Amino acid sequence: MNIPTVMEPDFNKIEQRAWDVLRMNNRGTHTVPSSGHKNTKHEMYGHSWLWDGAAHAIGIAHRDPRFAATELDHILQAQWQNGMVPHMRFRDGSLDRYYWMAHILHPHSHDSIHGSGITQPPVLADAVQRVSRRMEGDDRRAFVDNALGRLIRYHEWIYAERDPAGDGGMVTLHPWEHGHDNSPRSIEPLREYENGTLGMAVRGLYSVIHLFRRDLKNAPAEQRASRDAARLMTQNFISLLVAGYDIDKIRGHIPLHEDVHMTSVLARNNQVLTELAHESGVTLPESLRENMARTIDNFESMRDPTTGLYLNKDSETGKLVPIVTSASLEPLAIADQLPPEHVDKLVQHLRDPKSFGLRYGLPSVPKDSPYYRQYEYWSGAAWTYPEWIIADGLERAGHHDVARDIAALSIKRASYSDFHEYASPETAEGCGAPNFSWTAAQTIDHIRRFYPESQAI
Ligand code: 2M8
Repeated sequence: MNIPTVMEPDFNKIEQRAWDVLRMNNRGTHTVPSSGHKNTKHEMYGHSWLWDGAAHAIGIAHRDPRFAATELDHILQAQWQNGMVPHMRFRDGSLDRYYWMAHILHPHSHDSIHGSGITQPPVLADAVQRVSRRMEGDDRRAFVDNALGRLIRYHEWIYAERDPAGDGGMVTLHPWEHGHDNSPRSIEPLREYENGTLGMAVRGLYSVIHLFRRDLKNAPAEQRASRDAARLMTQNFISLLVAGYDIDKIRGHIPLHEDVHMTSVLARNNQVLTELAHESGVTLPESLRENMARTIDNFESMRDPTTGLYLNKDSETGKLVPIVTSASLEPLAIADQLPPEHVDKLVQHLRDPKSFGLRYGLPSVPKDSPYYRQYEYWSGAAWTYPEWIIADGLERAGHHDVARDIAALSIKRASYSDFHEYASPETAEGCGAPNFSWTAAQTIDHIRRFYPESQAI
């Protein structure tokens, strides 16, 4: 591919292109993750996703806070009676609800809005706060009042349903829940379950499912989850269906691991939820506050003392899963609450050219890992989301220079790869879906935040 030889990126031009992507993907009440695929009959991402929507809203709020608020509302409207916010809200009329069957299998699913039966990284409080800061007067008050109760119920649900050890670490019931779908930290532990009866049955079933994979009709196989990883995710998905999305029933059929990325995002959003409640004169329930404190205390038990990196933790045995990914650096999201020497150690890893400090940004798996593939989805390729989370945490903790360096590379790669879903961290070649909304929205936010002097009009 041709990489333009610009020394200083033209922020105005980059921002204009990012706004074009967001405009193209706007569907009136929300923004779809991407459009303009090779194979329009098999659109890759036609619904609305929780953490995508939050990222879109944060970017869009720089120009149109009202639409950003609508996008967040669209996600929150799908909240279940028990507080769970589904990771996908299906577009009206979509038959995908019969694939997920959440409305049939779970007694607390939403009566009329159809979505999936699992959640995604709890990024919503942060998005609500950022969008609300760009609104004024009654609009702002109404938006926050409407969101706050839902957010509190959501965080209470997380502790009730995703913290089986009661130590504040957030587990996932499927890799789709943390959103780093084929990350080796979740795929490898699934192998322990692949030779049971279900595992054997899924081997046959998956060969049929494979033929219908929409992603493979739009992107080269080496950029997507491997056949093997997709089979293991299918097996995990069937376990979820059999368990009716109930954590107590799925126990023993999948690994229940506290995920370091989910827990980092939760800790950051707990912080924001506390601020939002305080600003609105609302007292958070005592049990929620106690759980929030446990989440912070738990980080120490997810840290590998030898390397200083954070790892997933088995919620039953307390053992760490020795697979390093970009999530290992994500506790930087709460750098302001970690011991400074632990932050410094993570920053060293972040800058190390042998592992995470690559030419075009942060790989989702470090280069020195046996699982690293530079083009492969969440198993090596670089994405703006982890960079955005880490840059934000470092910036708030006063590490301005490192944060700006991360943002600069992220912007550069997004622009060189023309706003693809993700890209090679070595060459910036764009991979996956074209015209990707969160790449555009987070690039806008990075530019506005770290290069405010060069705002596009
Ligand atoms: C990817 O995940 C979905 C399933 O939820 C998929 O593969 O179809 C992930 O990258 C996830 O993090 C993201 O939210 C979603 C939509 O962009 O796509």
